[in-house]
Amino acid sequence: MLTIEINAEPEAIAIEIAKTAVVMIDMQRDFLEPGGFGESLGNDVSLLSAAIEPCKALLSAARQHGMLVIHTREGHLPDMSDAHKAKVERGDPGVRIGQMGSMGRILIRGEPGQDIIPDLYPQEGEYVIDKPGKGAFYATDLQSILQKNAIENLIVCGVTTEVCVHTTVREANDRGYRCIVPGDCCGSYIPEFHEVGLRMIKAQSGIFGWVTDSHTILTAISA
Ligand code: TIU
Repeated sequence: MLTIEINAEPEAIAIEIAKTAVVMIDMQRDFLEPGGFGESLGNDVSLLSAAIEPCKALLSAARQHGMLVIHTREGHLPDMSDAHKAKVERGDPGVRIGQMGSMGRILIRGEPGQDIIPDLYPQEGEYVIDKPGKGAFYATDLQSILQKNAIENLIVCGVTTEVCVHTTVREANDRGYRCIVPGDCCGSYIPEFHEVGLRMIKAQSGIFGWVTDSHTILTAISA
């Protein structure tokens, strides 16, 4: 079993590669490109693009070393039976979930906007989990996939830091997974929340997990 040590805050962490999955949270056109859900909420989507290259490098290393890779996509069934009214009724009434945007119906499964951005597109054999909520464990098969693959540690990347990444890290933490978050592989529409979100994860002796960066993980993997 190959074990690597990753420098991180609040302290370095040793992980077995075979028991570690890379989880790419919601790197979807709906969040990263104009005309999708992120923009419909009033956000400048260009703020998330800095995370693409670091995610690409990490994904490439994970694939090279045979690590389990899981992609998630936030979105709802075309009939929206899995979309709570309380979620759908928020925001500008003209551009809500299910309405037509420039990349198809906003945040609806199967629409172009709901898919993963081309730069980080899943490869054959990688898991793609469609999730109706912010957390990747809510109403999905994620836990059974992790159990089936004997995963104990998650490297959690994606967008947005304080929303879907944070919710997923919190859910995972309560289910016994060690979460390592490379900050440069995450992004927020609100830079201050990105910074504070990362600080919240590593505070109090790593209350939710460990924070590092992609370069540190790549160095540890290739050592
Ligand atoms: N709005 C926002 O910051 N995020 C989301 O709605 N979903 C995710 O974080 N994926």
